[in-house]
Amino acid sequence: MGILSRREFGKAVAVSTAAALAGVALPKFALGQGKVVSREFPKGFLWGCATAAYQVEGGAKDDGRGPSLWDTFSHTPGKTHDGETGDVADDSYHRYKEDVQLLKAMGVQTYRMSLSWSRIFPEGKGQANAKGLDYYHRVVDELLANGITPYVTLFHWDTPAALEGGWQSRETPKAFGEYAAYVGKHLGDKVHHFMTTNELVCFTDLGYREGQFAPGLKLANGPANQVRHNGILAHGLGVQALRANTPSGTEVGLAENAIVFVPVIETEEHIKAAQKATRLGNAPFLTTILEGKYPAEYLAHEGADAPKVEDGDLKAIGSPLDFVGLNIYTPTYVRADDGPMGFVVEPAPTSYPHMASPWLTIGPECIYWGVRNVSELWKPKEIFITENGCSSDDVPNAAGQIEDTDRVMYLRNHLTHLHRAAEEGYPVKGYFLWSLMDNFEWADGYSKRFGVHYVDFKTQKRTPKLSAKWYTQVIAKNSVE
Ligand code: GBH
Repeated sequence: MGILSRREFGKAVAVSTAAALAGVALPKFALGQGKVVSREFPKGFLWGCATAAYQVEGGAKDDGRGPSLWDTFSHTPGKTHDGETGDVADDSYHRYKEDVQLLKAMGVQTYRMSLSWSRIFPEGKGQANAKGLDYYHRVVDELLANGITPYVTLFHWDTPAALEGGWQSRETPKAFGEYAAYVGKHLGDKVHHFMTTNELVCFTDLGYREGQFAPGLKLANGPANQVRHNGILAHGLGVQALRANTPSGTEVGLAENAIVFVPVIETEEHIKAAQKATRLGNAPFLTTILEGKYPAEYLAHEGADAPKVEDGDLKAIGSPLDFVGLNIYTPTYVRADDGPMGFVVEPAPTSYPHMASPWLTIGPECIYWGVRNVSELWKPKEIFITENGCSSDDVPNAAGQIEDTDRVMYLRNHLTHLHRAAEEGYPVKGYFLWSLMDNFEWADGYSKRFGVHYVDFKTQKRTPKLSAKWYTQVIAKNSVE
């Protein structure tokens, strides 16, 4: 059929609307009969949602939980939006059964959650708190009873406050190893998928170098590099401890927000540049973990400030993983260059579009390139998108519904590009949407909403947004539409 003029199109819509209102069946409107492309994901692809302990649990002082650095930080005036804290958050500590039902209603197969280290070890080490562990038994049991597989992150930034020196001390990665062993021993019969740390750069650099996250320090380069080293060492000791204390078949990985470099133009030279940038741009974190040593370029660049490495550190850090989890939100564009690095990073133009959080620039192809760059560089067995999602200015309408069409736009576009990665054979096995529900967004407090469920923080009422309904369809069809 020919292309309808705008006027004819308007008329056709008016006619079909009127007919629909009158209950008249019309033949299917024949616009846009292009080639129908299937966007089905591979069979067995896992769909899930993600949250993190401090962002959703609340119950900050319940049943013997010790404080974490985020309790201290959020209670320090001026550190978070309007002085907001995770004291209550989504109150999932008491409402976890309701939250499991939200998951079940969407039909997810998996749920990525984290454990509060200081709930289990109030002092960070030493004496464990049985009541803290019990809570996680209850949550995990509830998930399993509802057919949902837990993917458990051991550490999502909530460092026990009692650990002296925090991540400046080598004692902290050691304590993390002991905590990981304990969790493996006690939950390993029920939980078969673990992630050690979430986003190393956030609890190291943002906490100790940039200062906008707990504990809010601005260390010089040398000590800040040592903090990074302690972070990746914790990951490594955690992997070793989980291996030694869980049944065989347990899958262990981590969740990293590696910088995703997107080639400015999809040509061989820029694709190569994106790969080089991925390796060097993530040098102190994912690259060192997956290669088992610091890249020579990184060590040379840091010179006297390079981290001090002790015997056995790199062996632990380079422990083989069952999967790599990638938290992907935004792109960083890169182009080929004749200089010694072979690439140059493009600054984002000031007009670059973003979601409700200014940092959350929109470039849905980043999810494809994230998977592809990591796959081609390091050939991990499996990749999971451990987080992807966005903030939007959600406001309930007169009927109390939240029509977050912008979030649906963001998610649909990212999943379309993730589908491309799966279609091309990259080993992406699952996707966790951040987040199940609005929650404590760290320094942004409750001012930024990332959930597919709207949370009224006064009443704790959860309401599925349009995006939750949309995601339910995606899961049911295993296809993005
Ligand atoms: C993830 O971090 C976290 O894992 C999760 O807990 C969080 O809720 C989610 O994303 C949404 O933010 O305001 O300029 O200082 C994503 C990476 C790193 C993005 C810190 C925001 C702060 C930038 N985040 N960054 S700025």
